[in-house]
Amino acid sequence: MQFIVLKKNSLIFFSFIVLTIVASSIWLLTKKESVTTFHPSDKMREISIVTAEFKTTTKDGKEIEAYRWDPGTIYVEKDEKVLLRIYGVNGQEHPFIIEGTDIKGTVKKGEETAVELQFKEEGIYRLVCMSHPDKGSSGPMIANIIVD
Ligand SMILES: [Cu+2]
Repeated sequence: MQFIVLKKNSLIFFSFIVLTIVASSIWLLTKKESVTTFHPSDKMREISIVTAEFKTTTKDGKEIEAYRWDPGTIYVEKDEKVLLRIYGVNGQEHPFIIEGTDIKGTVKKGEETAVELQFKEEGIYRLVCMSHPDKGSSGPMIANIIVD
């Protein structure tokens, strides 16, 4: 009959190895679980723009200005839900519409106006400030929303 003789030190060593393996396994399993429980956020994508102003004085001392949405072009996917945040920096008030939709609102200085966007059809939708729609009214304050 054969016996496996283990010294006390060997027993402690092997116990340590087994314990390390068990601990590592638990850690790895827990870690794997935490990876699989990751879900992509279904939070809406947010796009932030501001109201801006260009201002200068001509040679003959005349002050000229133009209000703008900045950035002036934004891109969204068809059917994508987007939260458009517009912060009023320059100009007291900008009442706006988005052509081809019933979206409208007003951006006031120092305040943020947020609108939800979701376009069912591709195209270029214009965000138009009704106070500054063209050069003659210190515009054109028009941004293009590209949907594709
Ligand atoms: Cu405006």
